[in-house]
Amino acid sequence: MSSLAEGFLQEVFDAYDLGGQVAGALRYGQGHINDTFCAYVQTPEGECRRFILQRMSSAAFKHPDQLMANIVGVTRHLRKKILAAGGDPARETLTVVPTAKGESFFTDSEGGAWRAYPFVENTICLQSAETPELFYASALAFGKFQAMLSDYPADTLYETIERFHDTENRYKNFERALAADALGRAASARPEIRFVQEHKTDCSVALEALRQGKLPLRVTHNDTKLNNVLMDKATLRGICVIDLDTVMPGLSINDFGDSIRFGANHSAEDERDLSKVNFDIQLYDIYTRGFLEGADGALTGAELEYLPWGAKLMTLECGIRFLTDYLEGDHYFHTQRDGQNLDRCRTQFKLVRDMEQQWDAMGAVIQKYAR
Ligand code: ADP
Ligand code: GN1
Ligand code: MG
Repeated sequence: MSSLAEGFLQEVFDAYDLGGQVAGALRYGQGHINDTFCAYVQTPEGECRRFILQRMSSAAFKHPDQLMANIVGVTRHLRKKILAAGGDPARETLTVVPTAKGESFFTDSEGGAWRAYPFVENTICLQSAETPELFYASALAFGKFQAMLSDYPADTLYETIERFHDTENRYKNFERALAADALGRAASARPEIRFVQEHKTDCSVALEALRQGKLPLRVTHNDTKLNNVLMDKATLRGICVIDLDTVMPGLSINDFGDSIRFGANHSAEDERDLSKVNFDIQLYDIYTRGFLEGADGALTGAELEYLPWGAKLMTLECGIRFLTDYLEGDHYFHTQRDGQNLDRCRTQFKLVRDMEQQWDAMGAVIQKYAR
């Protein structure tokens, strides 16, 4: 167990030159993985500048040096693309702030790895699709992100989390956690355990298509939740894709699918009242339109055909991961209350069931926008 990140903030302030005096830093955002802070800096001119400081999760990321090498490479590439398109890279991509020694991250006295980004001001970050237009805006941003990285040399990227969206392996991890039942929690999750077991063969669908060469490996984001894109406050356009920890070779259908999992409904990921958790095919329709528009013809016929599978599998896989973490004692996903990972798992499985009921309609929506 690592100590509370707060205890290392002074070391971090000392390691960076943020262009003024740091007034302090407060916990920020609703990510499940990293310890994120917003730092407030007063410049010599008396202005306030904000920075995001993050202690990268050591449970999730074993090699922060490789992780940061990926992010530096990818953000430089995005910067060039944005400049070439006449955009503003300071707002449209993350920029890594080097430490005073010129390094891409700082290691604290406990071995925890920290990084800094300028805070992208005048943006909003949503936890749910408040309006269809905002969901569409996020779809465009993620589709465009995919297109901008389509010529990024995939073989230079490290695999920051091994077998991240390997759903078959996620299933195996679940089986291991169930067999160990280290905290005796399996008894409280019988229906969910059965649900996973009934879906075992589904876990192979996308991987099998990849093995058969039907689906191509691309550079993908792999964590395309709505709260991983910042929207411009004034224009409400999705301008900056963040949380680049898992940019790796992957499947386009997973980037599509993870956005649907998180955004094509009107409830929180940990909602306890499952009657409020419903897959919204209208939002799915809107996202599909935006994503395909943003990807600008980059997807193959097979990728288009498998998009509904991306949605179902990312939702199933995420539910399996929440359940596994619940069985193992909540070591991976941050929790704020007991049983939260089981609640999260239940919402995911409710959404999977909804998608199964609307499977044909999901395919028809793709046909409507495919070109
Ligand atoms: P996690 O992996 O834990 O989700 P994120 O990198 O997504 O961590 O950051 C958590 C939250 O911090 C985001 O959802 C967003 O609200 C905020 N955030 C991160 N980077 C920036 C940034 N450069 N500017 C503004 N807000 C940011
Ligand atoms: C985590 O980092 P964050 O909070 O954006 C997780 C995703 C899950 C998601 C579920 C690196 O995303 O894979 O889908 O929680 N990220 C990592 O909300 O494991
Ligand atoms: Mg995030």
